[in-house]
Amino acid sequence: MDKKENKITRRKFVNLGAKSYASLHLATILPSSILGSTSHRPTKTSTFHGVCYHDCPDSCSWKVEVQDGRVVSFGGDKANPFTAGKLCGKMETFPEDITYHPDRLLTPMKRIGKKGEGKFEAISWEQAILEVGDQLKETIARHGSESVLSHGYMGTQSLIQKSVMSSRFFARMEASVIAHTICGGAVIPANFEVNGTAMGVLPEDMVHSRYIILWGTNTKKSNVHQWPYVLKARKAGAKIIVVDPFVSATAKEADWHIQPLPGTDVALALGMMNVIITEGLVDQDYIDNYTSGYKDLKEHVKSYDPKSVSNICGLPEEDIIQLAKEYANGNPSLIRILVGIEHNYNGGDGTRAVAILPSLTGAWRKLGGGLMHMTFEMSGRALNWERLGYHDRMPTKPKRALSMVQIGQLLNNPDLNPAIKSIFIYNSNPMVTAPNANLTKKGLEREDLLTVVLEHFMTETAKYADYVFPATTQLEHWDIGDSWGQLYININQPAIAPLGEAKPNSEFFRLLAKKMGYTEECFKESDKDIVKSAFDSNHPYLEGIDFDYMQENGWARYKIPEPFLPHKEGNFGTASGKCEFISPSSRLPAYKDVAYSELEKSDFPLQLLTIKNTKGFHNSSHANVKHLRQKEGRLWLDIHPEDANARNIQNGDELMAFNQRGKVILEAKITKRIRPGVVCMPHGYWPSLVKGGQASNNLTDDRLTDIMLWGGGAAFQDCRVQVVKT
Ligand SMILES: Nc1nc2c(c(=O)[nH]1)N[C@H]1C(S)=C(S)[C@@H](COP(=O)(O)OP(=O)(O)OC[C@H]3O[C@@H](n4cnc5c(=O)[nH]c(N)nc54)[C@H](O)[C@@H]3O)O[C@H]1N2
Ligand SMILES: Nc1nc2c(c(=O)[nH]1)N[C@H]1C(S)=C(S)[C@@H](COP(=O)(O)OP(=O)(O)OC[C@H]3O[C@@H](n4cnc5c(=O)[nH]c(N)nc54)[C@H](O)[C@@H]3O)O[C@H]1N2
Ligand code: SF4
Ligand SMILES: [Mo]
Repeated sequence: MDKKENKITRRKFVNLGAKSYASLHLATILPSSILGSTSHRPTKTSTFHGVCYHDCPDSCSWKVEVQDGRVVSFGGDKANPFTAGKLCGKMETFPEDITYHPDRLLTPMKRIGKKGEGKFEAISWEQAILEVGDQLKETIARHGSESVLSHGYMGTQSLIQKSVMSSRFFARMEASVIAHTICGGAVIPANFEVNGTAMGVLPEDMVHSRYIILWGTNTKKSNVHQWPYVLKARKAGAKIIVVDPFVSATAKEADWHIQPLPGTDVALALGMMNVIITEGLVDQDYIDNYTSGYKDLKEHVKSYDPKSVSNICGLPEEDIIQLAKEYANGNPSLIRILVGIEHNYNGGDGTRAVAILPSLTGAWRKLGGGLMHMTFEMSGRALNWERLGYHDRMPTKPKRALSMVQIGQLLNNPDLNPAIKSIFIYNSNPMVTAPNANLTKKGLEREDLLTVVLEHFMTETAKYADYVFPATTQLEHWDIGDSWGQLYININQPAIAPLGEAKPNSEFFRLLAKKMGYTEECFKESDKDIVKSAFDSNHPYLEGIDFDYMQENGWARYKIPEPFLPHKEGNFGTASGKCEFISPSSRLPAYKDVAYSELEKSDFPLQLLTIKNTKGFHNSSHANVKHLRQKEGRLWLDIHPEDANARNIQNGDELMAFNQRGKVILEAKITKRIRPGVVCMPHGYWPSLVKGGQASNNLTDDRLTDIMLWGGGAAFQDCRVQVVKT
């Protein structure tokens, strides 16, 4: 071996670590057949393409090297220009943190203790499917198929294990399904209401922008591969503005941080419109040709003068005026949103107001000008949905969709007709991620509820299951990774055999379909065949790209005609083809006070933000991984010095944040990153792993946002608490 070969790169080091860690821990519980050969003779290395499965706008391409059935090297695929060979910190050690983690579930489990107690015994797949199938048949016979709820979400956002097979299964059953409202439930319908699409400026075209507002999005942390484009634009002369009630990692880097009170974006955007119109900075030609409702809007925003807006948002009048003028004169101006703007009661209208701004000033006319939001429509057009979306063509359909935000209410509602008698939870950890967790807990404790969870770990939610089935991880199954934040499509090849008795979600649904007597051909299709059929597409975005190409290259960028100026001349996706300032039901975006109860107003004076503010967790994923948890330290609360002084709180003190729903024990961090009257706690910690056994969503409310199109989004941030020293 020459010196060059001998050099251990960081990537190799991490992955050698992964290998030894896994061998060390798994050897005690797994037969050697699973670990592969233990001899040290040189063996062939195979390389596999893959994609990160997390619900994340970046969807990073990766490469995995395998020897003797074990992962020996893992890292980002350098060839992909967008994700550029760099995975974020939480995913660098993914094989040992998740796939080879000693706590990984590797056999089906049946509950033997009380619900939530966490006492289980191993059971064979055959027996578990038999028992679940029999109980399911009985539930359907007694209460109807609608009493069965499919609660699948985006724990993996790769298409097959996310939903392809489960959608077929629950459509065939005519079950109830959960509406995916917890993330995007307000921003997406709101943008569609105004622009008829969530697609706007392409991620890479940000480099052409000269005024960039990152509005309620923490790019540096939540969308790390977009950040280099922000920096490139800045280098070319762009000014970077962040609108965020918290001094986020991104806000710290901004040229100008606007720090409004939470949930007041709608007033700020309407105030900007007021100034833009008053100052004559509108693009009248664009408005006349490509928009509708301007007359009503112009009248409406008169009441959003800088002084009134200043009172609502808690911002200086001059800042509102300056922001409006700079934005209108930006050449071109770009607004970037994701979901931070939506998680409050005004979230739908906040998005609508912001989505109107580019048409008011004609920002869409130039490359890099307009709104940048989500890109999921690209895979919606490009892939072969005739085949993938088989469930849409089934003669049977799910009977009802229920909002994910109110899972606790759904499980506890005696008037729901029919009531939920069985729940299948996969790709989701609602005990940690859904609001009002103590109500969810009460629901999952119901003895008459058949709960089935598919998981990698015994999560806070899985503990309440009657049966837990071990799911494969992204290293062990086929999949297709599309993206909602960029323009690449990926294939995910299984790099290693499933550990233990783990099976892909798709296989669970195939087996249960068989047990239920569902004989349709679609339940026999293999995952590999589904991947093949997805790329059997004539869409021009996939010209020259088929299954063989994907097998060879792993990823491809959609062949979108460029320059991409989707709304240079209108062409909005709305019914009128125009940007609709006023909704078809004649609604203009407006600021509304949140209807807090008298108790909330009198006893809980602080507004609590619970945001994705950790380095190592992805929502609640990875929060059970010790070295990542150690990096975060103890669960903490950011509190302004004024609020701390009023309560005699010192830095590092142990606090209790509480309200009528729950109480959380955590550590004080006195900081000016948050405004007086607002406190902030990171979201993602598992309650059972923190002192006191409660975390962010034990406090949050399950109230809905203003836009109700899909059942209402989540207003996590409209939460009031009191804070005391313990
Ligand atoms: N590291 C990391 N990355 C992630 C995730 C993760 O858990 N960890 N999760 C992924 C997921 S599921 C998603 S949806 C995306 C989300 O990515 P983003 O859309 O960036 O959303 P958040 O991180 O939820 O919130 C972004 C910012 O919104 C701010 N905010 C809160 N309330 C308001 C408000 O009323 N107005 C405004 N203007 N800002 C407000 C918060 O302070 C926060 O800094 O990130 C993805 N990426
Ligand atoms: N307070 C507060 N709450 C929030 C948010 C917030 O900002 N504040 N953010 C919200 C947002 S934006 C989102 S998207 C939601 C996310 O909410 P969840 O979807 O519940 O997200 P995770 O916590 O990541 O849980 C995903 C689970 O899926 C499992 N999983 C991953 N891959 C697979 C697989 O292939 N098969 C199976 N069976 N399981 C798999 C993981 O182990 C993990 O336990 O949380 C929301 N909750
Ligand atoms: S979580 Fe997001 S940024 Fe991190 S590796 Fe996955 S896709 Fe990339
Ligand atoms: Mo999300």
